[in-house]
Amino acid sequence: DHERALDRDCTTLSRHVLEQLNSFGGDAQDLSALMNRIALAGKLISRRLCRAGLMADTLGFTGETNVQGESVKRMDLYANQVFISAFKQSGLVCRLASEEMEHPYYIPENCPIGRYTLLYDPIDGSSNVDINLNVGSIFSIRQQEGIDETGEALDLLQPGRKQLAAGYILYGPSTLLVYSIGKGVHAFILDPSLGEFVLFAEDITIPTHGPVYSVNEGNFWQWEESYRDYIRYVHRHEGYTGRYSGALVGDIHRILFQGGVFLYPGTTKDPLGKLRLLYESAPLAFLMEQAGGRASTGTQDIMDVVPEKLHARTPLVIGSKDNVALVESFIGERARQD
Ligand code: P6P
Repeated sequence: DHERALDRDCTTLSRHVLEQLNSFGGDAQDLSALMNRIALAGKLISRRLCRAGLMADTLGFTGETNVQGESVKRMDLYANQVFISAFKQSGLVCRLASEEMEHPYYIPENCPIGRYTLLYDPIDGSSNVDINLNVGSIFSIRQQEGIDETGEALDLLQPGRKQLAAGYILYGPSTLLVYSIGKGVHAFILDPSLGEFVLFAEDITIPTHGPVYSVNEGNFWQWEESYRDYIRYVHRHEGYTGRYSGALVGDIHRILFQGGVFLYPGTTKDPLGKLRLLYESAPLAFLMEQAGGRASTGTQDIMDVVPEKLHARTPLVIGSKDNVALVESFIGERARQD
């Protein structure tokens, strides 16, 4: 067992990516280096979160509002900058698009060489930071296509199937990095004593059906009738359990391991829902499909949606195949009646 444990501890993230990619050729080195930079960002953010309450100017708000109209937390800004700094040195990434920045951030010295764009939500669920509950970072890597003359990154307005890699970092009791480069879903645990992410689970598959439904029922009266019908069904039937943390990454992570469905439907206030496509739903959809699950807007696969703008929103229904199909059946039923 000691040998197995040592082998596991020596399966660092970069080694794992290289092992998976030996058939990928050129991209192998790039993606391995990119994943290493994601890991570095995760370590820096995890370290700060662990001590957030002890450090001045780490908790609370900056007093600004971001492009989403949300009040910006100090941790949002710090984490946003961590990714920029980590990727500046990488030489591979030419652009970073973030929930916290209205326009993409360009790294000119990387542009002729760096052909990758990092899309990320640096701290998702940051309202949980001040109450010491789980938060996450979500990331997606795309290849830049053509020259981005306008600086509006129009080549990013393409479906999620264009993603090369995606994943999240869950800052919970331990810090987990879950990723896919299109060859299955794999999870690593940060071992603070090593300062390394070591292999935790390989080829993770989501159960085809699960008991968890995760939704903010406080919005019930703002939803279309079809979603209310689905929730009424769940309330009446055995075998379901509600779990909602208010932070997307933790809710999705639970469903990845236990099975079930997460929903963020459109509401009267936000008809397209609250979650962003390019750096929240699309990366999670990439992962979920790689794990044998599904992600839908309710009527269309998330991975097929073509956004009209960088910060486009869509409704999200994501998780186990059967659970997502059941939600869609209620939407389809209503559509037939209307
Ligand atoms: P609500 C956090 O602000 C977030 O973006 C996701 O992490 C989370 O799933 C969702 O919004 C929670 O939104 O409207 O239920 O508070």
